[in-house]
Amino acid sequence: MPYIKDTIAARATPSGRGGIGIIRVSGPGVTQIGRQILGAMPAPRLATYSEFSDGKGVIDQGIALYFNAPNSFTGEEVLELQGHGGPVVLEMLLNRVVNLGARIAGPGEFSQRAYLNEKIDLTQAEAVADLINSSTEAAARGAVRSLQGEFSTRINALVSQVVALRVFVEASIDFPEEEIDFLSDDRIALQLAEVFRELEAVLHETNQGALLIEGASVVLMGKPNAGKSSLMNLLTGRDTSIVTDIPGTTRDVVNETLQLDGIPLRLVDTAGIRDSLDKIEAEGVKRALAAGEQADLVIAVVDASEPDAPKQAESLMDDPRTVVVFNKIDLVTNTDRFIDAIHMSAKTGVGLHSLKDQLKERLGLSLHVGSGFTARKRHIVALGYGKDALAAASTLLTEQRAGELVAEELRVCQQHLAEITGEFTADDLLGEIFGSFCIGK
Ligand SMILES: Nc1nc2c(ncn2[C@@H]2O[C@H](COP(=O)(O)OP(=O)(O)OP(=O)(O)O)[C@@H](O)[C@H]2O)c(=O)[nH]1
Ligand SMILES: [Mg+2]
Repeated sequence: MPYIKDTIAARATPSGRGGIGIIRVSGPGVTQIGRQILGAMPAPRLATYSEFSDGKGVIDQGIALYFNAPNSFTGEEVLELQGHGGPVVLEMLLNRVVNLGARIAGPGEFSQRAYLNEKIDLTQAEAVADLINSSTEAAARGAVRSLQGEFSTRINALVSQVVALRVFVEASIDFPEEEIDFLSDDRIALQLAEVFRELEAVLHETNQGALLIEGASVVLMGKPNAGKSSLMNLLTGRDTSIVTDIPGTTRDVVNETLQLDGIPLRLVDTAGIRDSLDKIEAEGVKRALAAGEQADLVIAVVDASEPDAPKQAESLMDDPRTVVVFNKIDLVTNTDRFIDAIHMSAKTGVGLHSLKDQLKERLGLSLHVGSGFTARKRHIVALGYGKDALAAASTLLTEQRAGELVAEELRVCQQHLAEITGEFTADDLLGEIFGSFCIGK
């Protein structure tokens, strides 16, 4: 356990007025500070009613909760002073704690100490922040699952498999007379393939988990007047974008969020794509194209009442990131020309369910409330590197029978996976992760 010698304190409840306000203190100075404020330390884990004194008089009265190390969230001595939730009262109490030797905690510092003291791993620490920040029920439930270690367990299982393989391959290097046998043995190749499949499965779930937290960006694109803004308003149920019959109405990139089965989507309405001499519209088109580049998914809106509609759609169909929608289907009598795409009317609402189903399918949302854990982009990136290393190991094994190189790739894979749970993590990454927490957590 790393030795942390200073004591930190922060308001654990949000600023503003509330029934209860909590000051949390963690570190070796807790007992000394607690005695000064409370007169005597309460028994561990026993809610104890007490006066809070600043030495001159009583500041407040409330509940004191003491957790003795290592049986606390941070793994250190922790004292929670639960007083009345007024900004002045709590400020006075916090000042008193600071005057007695604590310093104000930085963002996420309590969680960081919990991690450093090995009470939780890095994915669990991230889950704490994700739970607090979750914007949907599915995200909150997923974050709790990550907090309970569901995600870490999957990663740790992968790491064990990789380590087992490494041991096997390295043994074959250390006993060269048997190397040929070991490496030509199907067993390594089979095990490698198995770990690879498992990693891919975890990667898929991790992608889903990141969607829960970060949401997906879905960009509406198409020619002017196709009905993008009408569709935006229909999907969000709000009158967000201006709709007129004048082509070139939308110029700015308009963002709105909505939920699709508990998954937050960032829906983006853009300017209709055409060559324009109008400086403002041309800038809008540029921004529309840029938004499309970054989208997780593009809804290509085609005006079905235009004679060349099927032809317009043709080039878009093959892009896996694109969902083609034939809008204004209410104006069309013969719809046979529009197979293989969504028939939609932003005016009447026809096709809205098919569109939503299609979005879910394309985003790979097999998730429903009650399953799945939350994850982050950095986990996806690390798993991606791990997967690359495994693929390289597999090639080196089958094509070169190069034991040392296979072992090295397995080591690289293990290192990337260990980065996820924080077993191996650079300090600057820790700063980045905990820096995004709120104070007092
Ligand atoms: N009949 C019919 N009219 C529609 C439908 N969707 C949109 N419109 C009409 O088409 C016109 C253009 O709609 P918008 O939603 O502004 O189209 P847009 O693609 O955002 O256009 P720009 O912002 O100019 O690129 C408006 O007059 C809408 O009322 C539809 O499904 N059926
Ligand atoms: Mg528009």
